[in-house]
Amino acid sequence: HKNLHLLSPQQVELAKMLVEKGQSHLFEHWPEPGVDDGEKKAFFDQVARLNSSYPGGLASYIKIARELLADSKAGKNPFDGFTPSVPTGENLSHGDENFIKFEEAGVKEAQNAAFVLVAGGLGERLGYNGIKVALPYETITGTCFLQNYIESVLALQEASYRMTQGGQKKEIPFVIMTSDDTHARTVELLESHSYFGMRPTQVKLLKQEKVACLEDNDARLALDPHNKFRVQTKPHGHGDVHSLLYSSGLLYEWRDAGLRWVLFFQDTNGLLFKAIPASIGVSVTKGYHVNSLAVPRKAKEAIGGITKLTHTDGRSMVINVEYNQLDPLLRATGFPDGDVNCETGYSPFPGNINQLILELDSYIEELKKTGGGIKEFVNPKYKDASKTSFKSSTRLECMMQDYPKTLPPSARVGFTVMDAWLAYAPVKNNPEDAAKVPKGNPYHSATSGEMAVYRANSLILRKAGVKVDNPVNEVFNGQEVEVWPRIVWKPTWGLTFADIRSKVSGSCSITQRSTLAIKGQNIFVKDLSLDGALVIDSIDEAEVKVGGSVQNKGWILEKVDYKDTSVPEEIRIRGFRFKQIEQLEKHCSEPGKFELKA
Ligand code: UPG
Repeated sequence: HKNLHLLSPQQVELAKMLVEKGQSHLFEHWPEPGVDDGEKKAFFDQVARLNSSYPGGLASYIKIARELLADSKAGKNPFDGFTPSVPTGENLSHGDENFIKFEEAGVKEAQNAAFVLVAGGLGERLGYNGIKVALPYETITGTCFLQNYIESVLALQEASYRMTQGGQKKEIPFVIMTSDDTHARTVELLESHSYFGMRPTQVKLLKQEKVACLEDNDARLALDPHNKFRVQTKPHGHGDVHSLLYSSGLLYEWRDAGLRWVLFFQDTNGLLFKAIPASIGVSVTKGYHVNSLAVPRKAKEAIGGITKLTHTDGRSMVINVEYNQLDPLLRATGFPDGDVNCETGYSPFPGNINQLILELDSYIEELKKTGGGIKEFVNPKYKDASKTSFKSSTRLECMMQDYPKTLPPSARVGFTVMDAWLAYAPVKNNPEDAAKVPKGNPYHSATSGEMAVYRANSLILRKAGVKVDNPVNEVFNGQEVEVWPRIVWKPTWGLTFADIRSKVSGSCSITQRSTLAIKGQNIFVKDLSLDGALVIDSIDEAEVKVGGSVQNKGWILEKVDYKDTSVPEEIRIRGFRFKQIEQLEKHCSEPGKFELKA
């Protein structure tokens, strides 16, 4: 009470609310007025931020926390009354007629979409010191994830416009959700690279706030162990993206501009945009309100399982069951072996890659009801079986894929399964943990993430008629991976399978030891036989025909150990680097037609 005069009237109200909600321990240690007054004000500035950034404010946070903590203490099963079963979705097979049809529909519709990248996570499992979107997704050109994402969105925008000629040229909005852990470095990455070619106004950053930590089952907020004038905070999870989009007003802006879809995606998946056109096509064609992308999942793989949950009262929903919950849920509901592979060699539950496509109108209607709040969970680590105290403070968390949990039964919720080689290769695990992944399961490491790009590009070119040699198996950082010819191209060169097919013709071949980088849009490969390294770059106004026989010493893959700190971190975590011995390099920087015949 003695310190109240330091606070604004709103802050006085907040202080009263905290006392009423059993939080007086937050100020019990406060000294007399005149001592640490600046810190006391800063404390309330922080509390005001925590209050305003949470839908329903801190009072609601504390109330929900008490309920969830009580459920957790009582050992209540979050799936009580629900029986899991395998849902049916749309299965796409790359390159077939159906796939090509969906890709075409998707590209046409892409100009009515907005893209949202959630990139507030630090990636503790990877242990990389920088932000994950700054990591190269491949090291032939060194293109980072963010650059690949932005260039892909721009390529999609152009392709979409070309398909609907006569229409108005639209910019596809691109949003990045950051957090205090990633915000400044994301801005710096964008600014130092001129936004990778996107107009700065096309990119919007929304920063998520952390939430208050809880020190006990009564949901008493925890003070920061390093500063008794601050509440300790931790990340709330990627589910924040919904409330941030809602409160930013962007959703209404997009609706008024005629947009129809919002696509959500994550920080490190170098294959993602190979799956995007077709999956937008599925959403449009099927009229899905929610479409989640999935891939076949290996049992115990650290990706959630898309599951149909049917309640005893008749309700049912198709939802992600997170990887740590799937096994206990199955065991508790008549599947005594839990999360295991079936006769196909995969879990019967498709794996959620957390790429969601939401239909904008129904999304806005739902968020109007919830304010963007997503069903949360709490995961306290208890000191002992009495469950009365925690080893360390906990907090509420939420996940973006839990959005459908509050939807009415009439909502059209579907999912699209694609081959993992085409759609999913995240970089999440550090080399040490990746090497311990059960044999046959994906590593989800920097090594496997980059090798997956080469495999996908090789397989796609094979389908387009190029004779691409088989891979060899090699071990990098303790992980055995398939090493295919190292092939990359810019998104403008080959966004869809139809694009790629139109750019390769005749009799082409690529040997296993080869490296190929295609860095321009209008590069046509005809009768090329490549055995070595070839790098072709061209401006959009140039049309380049490439063919003949290219043979040189090429680029070799040199092994590096992840512990070798003389090598930059982003390289050593993948366990290899390119040594450029000899290559054929061509750069067409003038408009016009060129023919490169080796
Ligand atoms: N992220 C945030 N804010 C946070 C936490 C994470 O923006 O507070 C971002 C993060 O940057 C990344 C994404 O969210 O882009 C996912 O985070 P990550 O740690 O990679 O997620 P996982 O725990 O591996 O799992 C998610 C889904 C799971 C899905 C899997 C697929 O929860 O259901 O199978 O991603 O990659």
